[in-house]
Amino acid sequence: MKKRILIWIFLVITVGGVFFTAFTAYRFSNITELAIKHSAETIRNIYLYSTNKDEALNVIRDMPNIEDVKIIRNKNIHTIYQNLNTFILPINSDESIFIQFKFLKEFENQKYQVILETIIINILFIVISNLLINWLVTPYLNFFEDLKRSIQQAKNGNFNRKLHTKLKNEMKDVIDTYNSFLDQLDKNFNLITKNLQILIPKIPRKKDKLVSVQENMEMLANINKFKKIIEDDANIGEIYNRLIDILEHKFKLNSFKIYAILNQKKEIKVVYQKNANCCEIKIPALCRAYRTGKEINSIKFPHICSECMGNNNYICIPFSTGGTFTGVLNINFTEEEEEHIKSIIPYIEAYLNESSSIIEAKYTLNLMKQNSVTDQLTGLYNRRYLEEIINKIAATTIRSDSLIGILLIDIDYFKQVNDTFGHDAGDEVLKELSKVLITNLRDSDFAIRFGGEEFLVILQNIKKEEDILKVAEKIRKTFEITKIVVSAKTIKKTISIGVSIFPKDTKKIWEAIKYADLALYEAKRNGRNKIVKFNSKLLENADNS
Ligand code: GH3
Ligand code: MG
Ligand code: MG
Repeated sequence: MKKRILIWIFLVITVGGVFFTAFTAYRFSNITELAIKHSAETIRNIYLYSTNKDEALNVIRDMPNIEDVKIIRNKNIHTIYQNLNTFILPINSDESIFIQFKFLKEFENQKYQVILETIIINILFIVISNLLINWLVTPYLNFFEDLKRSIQQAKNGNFNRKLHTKLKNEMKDVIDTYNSFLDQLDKNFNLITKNLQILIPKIPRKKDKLVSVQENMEMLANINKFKKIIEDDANIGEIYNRLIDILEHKFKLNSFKIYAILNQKKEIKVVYQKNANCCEIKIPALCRAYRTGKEINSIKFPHICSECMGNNNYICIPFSTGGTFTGVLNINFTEEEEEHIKSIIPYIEAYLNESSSIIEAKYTLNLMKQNSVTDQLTGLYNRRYLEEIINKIAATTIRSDSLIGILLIDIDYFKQVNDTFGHDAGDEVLKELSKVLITNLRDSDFAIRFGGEEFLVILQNIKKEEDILKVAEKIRKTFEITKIVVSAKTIKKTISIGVSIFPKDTKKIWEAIKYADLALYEAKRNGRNKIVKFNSKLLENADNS
């Protein structure tokens, strides 16, 4: 731009100068020619109005500057301009006067000298004025050129291009203010990036600080939003689903697997996998990322994990808050995807960190809830759980017009086991009965440790009464033949079962449990290892006793 402006100024001055020179030369020659013409006409008039024509001719001939003068005969001649120094002017209808001036050479020399001087003066003027303009205008043009580049770079997030000038006037103030403004911007953006790094470690630094800060702030806002949403999620499954959605759709991961290490670090299970064939880890300790608590990266260290079976590159990121839960995200990628994966890892880590604390909190809460409703010895639900759910189940059963089978189970002569083999042997028998119950029930049924060696089984969605008795009989028989190893001996025990049916026997669920207890009492009374179904007679007996 600067060059263009200078060239234009130079051209205007140069062309103007040339025109001025040509015009001056033209005007000069015109004026001179007019003067000579006037001299010729004056001489003709001297001759014309003199009385002695010959003498007049002689006088004219003696004039300085006159080369030749003579009278020539010809008719109808007007002024003839031959050369610049030769004229033939008419004096009457038959004669003309021929006048030849001497000073043509001198005149021409003078003319060229004037033109030359004009040209030289003009060239000097052109050169001086161009130099002057160059000297005056260039710093301003340089300033604008510099400012343009600096603004361009600032627009692209680089605030390091300061302006420099030799100008000492108000421009210097403008430039100083602009430079300190750039400094301020640079410092602020660096500070924001530094603070962002606290929240998203390993944040990628881009050349364009403006875009970098804008992208990272947006990412941070999204991570924060994500955290708020998963805090309110009802269960861990929902959190995983959100995380998977982000990994798949936001970060465009084509192949990945999420492992969860649970159960006091004894169990590793696959939570989700997409096109992942990198590893099939069955024991937590075999997972290098989990064991070391560090990111495992096959780009930095090829073949670092001996469990990896695939050919792709992989990055495994452990995420944990150091408590009861650890997750591991295994990402597999091709060489073409490498750059993309590298750029998103810090953000994925930020999402995983946010998730891990909330997954852990929910996991611990679940565990506590589970513990509070589970019997420690047998792993079955306890009475508290029954109290929590029984009314809901009763209502559903009445609405769906189905039946609930209630089995109250008591081990026969259980005290003998304790007395003969000790309390631990008794515990072993309780565990064996629990296993029998679990293996003989459907998913919708559940077994509860109701009391010391008493168990309650709830059979849901029963359509026919006989089905209840069939299940009860299966349980009784299976336990009867179960060999239990206690204190290096094998023993066998039996159970008695009292059965009631809700809402057939009574519409009050707790009453139905009581009726099962009455039936159990009857089974014991009738010799044990028996199943007794409740009937109203049992109620009369109970009233009488
Ligand atoms: P019955 O056939 O009449 O049921 O005879 P029983 O010996 O089983 O008599 P009862 O049902 O009254 O015996 C209950 C015994 O169960 C008493 C208690 O010592 C024992 N017991 C209760 N809870 C536990 C436990 O958690 N572990 C062990 N080992 N024994 C328990
Ligand atoms: Mg008992
Ligand atoms: Mg008993």
